[in-house]
Amino acid sequence: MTLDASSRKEKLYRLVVVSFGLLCILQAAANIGLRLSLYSSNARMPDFEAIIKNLTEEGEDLKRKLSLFDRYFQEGWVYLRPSFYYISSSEKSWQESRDDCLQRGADLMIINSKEEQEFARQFKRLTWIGCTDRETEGVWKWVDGTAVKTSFSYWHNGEPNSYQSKEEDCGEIKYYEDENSWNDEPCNKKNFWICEKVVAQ
Ligand code: 2F8
Ligand code: CA
Repeated sequence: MTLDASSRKEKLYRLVVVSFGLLCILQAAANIGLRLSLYSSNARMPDFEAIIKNLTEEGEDLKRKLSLFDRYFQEGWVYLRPSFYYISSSEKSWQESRDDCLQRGADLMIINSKEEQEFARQFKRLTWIGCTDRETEGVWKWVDGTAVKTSFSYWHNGEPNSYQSKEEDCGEIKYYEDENSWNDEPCNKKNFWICEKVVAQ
């Protein structure tokens, strides 16, 4: 990575952390305002003890979130709301790739938006994604058990095809120049992979 790109990444990271912090402060201020206005309309003393306890809990929650964000940025994950993504720099089989993601507290990437599809294509690499028809031939499922919908998929023209009647049970991004870039491949092939960790809805 160039110095310029690295400093841009650093600035972007700072901007995300500062914006997140400001948002939380605003939210806390709005909470106080709302609570005070409720109390004054009820014409009784606010329960300051409860308010402070609540704010302390919110503060602790914010600290936990910030340190999680910090950890993921340091480890080189990329944030695209609501998930962090990890792009491998080595190649493994589909299952080994999935195991790597699971060890990182994540799973192989599930693509369920156009933004995610564009995000996955931009690396211009053969990458495993989290779909397979290993359980039942022709029934494609994401790693969270949900179906790969025919109404929302990016299979390349003619795919998935279990090419030459070989077992092609794992999904990859292959034709990355094309929006419809998915292909089915034998799961033991070595590819790069993308892990996804959902952090906020
Ligand atoms: O290596 C298997 C792979 O081979 C071809 O792509 C190069 C097939 N594509 C077509 O037949 C268009 C893939 O479907 C197949 O997975
Ligand atoms: Ca194929």
